[in-house]
Amino acid sequence: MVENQDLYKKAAAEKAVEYVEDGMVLGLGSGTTVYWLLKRLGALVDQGLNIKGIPSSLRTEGWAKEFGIPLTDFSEVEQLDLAIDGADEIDPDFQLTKGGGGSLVREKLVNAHAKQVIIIADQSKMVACLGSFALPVEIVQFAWQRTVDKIEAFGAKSVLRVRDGEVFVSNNGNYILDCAFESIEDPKVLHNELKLLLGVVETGLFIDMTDRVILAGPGGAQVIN
Ligand code: ABF
Repeated sequence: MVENQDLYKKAAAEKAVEYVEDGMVLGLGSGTTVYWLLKRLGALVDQGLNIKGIPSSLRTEGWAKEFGIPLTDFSEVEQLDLAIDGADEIDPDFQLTKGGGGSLVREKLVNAHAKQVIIIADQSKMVACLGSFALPVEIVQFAWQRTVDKIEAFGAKSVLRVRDGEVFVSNNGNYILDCAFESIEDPKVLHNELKLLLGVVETGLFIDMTDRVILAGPGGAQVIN
């Protein structure tokens, strides 16, 4: 039985496919909502849809291959036509918290090099203010303890992410800190401050990068420009 939230994610993903045109080169996001996007796109490729995708994580790459979506990379592509991705939190200004799956660096690179970015999510991701979801921050492994000290000086309890009992290592060979800021009043300022810290690779704050949000809930999928 597919849980309701999964049904909403599937509905949001299938609505986003309406924006995919034949011949497009797509940014393929990461996460469980994107899983439904990839499944749908794979079915359309089977029916003759001509697309290529750049995956934003090894997990997405695996799913795309499983569903038969042709892949490419930035050695062949300068700019993507459209990127479709998930999110952990979305605020009223379309500022995002992402990185719950540990793929934030590649997600941000893919989204930054797309003409248009569509975020797909179940409605629970929409929040009045970012921060309830601990902010993922990717940091280099070396001297990570000192980087934690610097980030905690901003008032966030920061925990090194562990998965299956091991310290999580991103697809880029870095660590992820989950930083509990509780309430992020000005995500742009916080992102800029954190990004300047020695040892920080990237933050999960996606600022002014989203063109369209598709949210799904009991009433179906809704496009919010
Ligand atoms: C991805 O989508 C990640 O940035 C984020 O953690 C994830 C969460 O969304 P979902 O609920 O779809 O897994 O883009």
